[in-house]
Amino acid sequence: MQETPSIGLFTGKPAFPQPLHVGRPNIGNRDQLLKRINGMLDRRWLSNNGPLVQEFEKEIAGYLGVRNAVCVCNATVGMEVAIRAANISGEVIVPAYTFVATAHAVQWQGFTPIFADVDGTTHNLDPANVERHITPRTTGILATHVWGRPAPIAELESIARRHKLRLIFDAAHAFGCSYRGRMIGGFGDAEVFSFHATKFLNSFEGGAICTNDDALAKKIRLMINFGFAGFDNVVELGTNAKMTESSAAMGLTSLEGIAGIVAANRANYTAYRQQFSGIRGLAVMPYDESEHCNYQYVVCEVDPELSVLNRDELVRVLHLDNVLARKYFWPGVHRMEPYRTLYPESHLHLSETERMAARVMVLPTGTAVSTDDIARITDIVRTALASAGAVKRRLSEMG
Ligand code: T4K
Repeated sequence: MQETPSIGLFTGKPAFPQPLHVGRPNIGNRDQLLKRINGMLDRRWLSNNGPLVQEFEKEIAGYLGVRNAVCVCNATVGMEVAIRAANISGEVIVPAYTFVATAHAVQWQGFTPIFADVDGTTHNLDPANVERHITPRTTGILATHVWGRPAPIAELESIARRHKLRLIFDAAHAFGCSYRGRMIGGFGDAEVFSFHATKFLNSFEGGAICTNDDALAKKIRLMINFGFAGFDNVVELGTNAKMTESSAAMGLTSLEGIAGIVAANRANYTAYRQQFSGIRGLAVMPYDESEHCNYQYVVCEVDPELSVLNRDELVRVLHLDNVLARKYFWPGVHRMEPYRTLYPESHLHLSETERMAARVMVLPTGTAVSTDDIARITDIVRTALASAGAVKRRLSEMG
């Protein structure tokens, strides 16, 4: 009699009693955090450009080597503000393979995101494809550094120069990463980081708009505070995009701990790369180790031609063992609303995005995941692949 494969799909008992998440927050030194929060309470200064926000901005700018860092409540609103401050309107080219916030930040302003395709090797915008989408109505490019791997910055800067476009980077994933030896943060007209709980550096919720353009930074500072230039003096259309002092307290504490976060992420990434190597049809995406990397995402591509289980089957198997792998950025932003209805044909020219969306599986990592956990995850994957026929039958019985 054949032995039952020892994975949750068959045993009904997950390998991990508690879920392993992608994006489990990294928590820095609690004592430092609580000290800062206590100071904040003592000062009774909770928001509106308080001392912790000012300190956090100074630390970010110094760390990245950029002239201005403006803290904001999150990266989505940060991108909306950056777009407005840079006088972008009309059509804006965005990748279709990104988190939905990139496109929403454009659409929410009443402007038009135009989806360009990505390069299947880098997962980042394909510059030639960007250029094909430029029309007389195009005013800007909003490019994501997907997984913290830099977008093709030099090529995009050259396109922006030639066509007189503004260039903003969605750097939500890229804090602590570099491009040709220079930290991400100072490229294009502005770069927008996310410090969301799930990000490499977190401030609960939060973000920062970084720019070397002082005039742009001045405008951004006005815009994030309703356009106020002093008591009772509103000089711009603005919104409320301010970061709170408690977020800055968490951000500063996270920043102090980033060496430890990188070390944990890097050890996990190396463990996945080693343990998945030799598994047919599975490849863990490499980082360029000659650059600064945050190793925040372990991205595994499942080749449907080579792997005996496809990405969706593997994700289902892993979930039954409490390994909550994610299918980012499936199904592609162009297939989400309102874009799916607005541009029903767009998938026809986004073949690489469609291909990536069907094969990428992001695996749990971060300081809450150990290399022992990764060995167990690898066992689950290997066991499932070795019993692919039974796995497929069982999954189809489950519906
Ligand atoms: N641009 C890009 C390229 C982005 O990836 C993002 C955000 C943005 C812009 C926008 O930045 P912000 O406006 O948020 O600053 C998650 C994050 O919520 C989202 O911030 C992130 N990208 C995206 C890639 O991942 P979901 O929809 O997957 O979130 P959710 O609720 O499923 O959480 C992810 C996992 O993390 C879950 O398994 C639970 C775990 N988790 C989450 C939180 C918040 C925890 O364990 N603890 C927590 O506190 O989007």
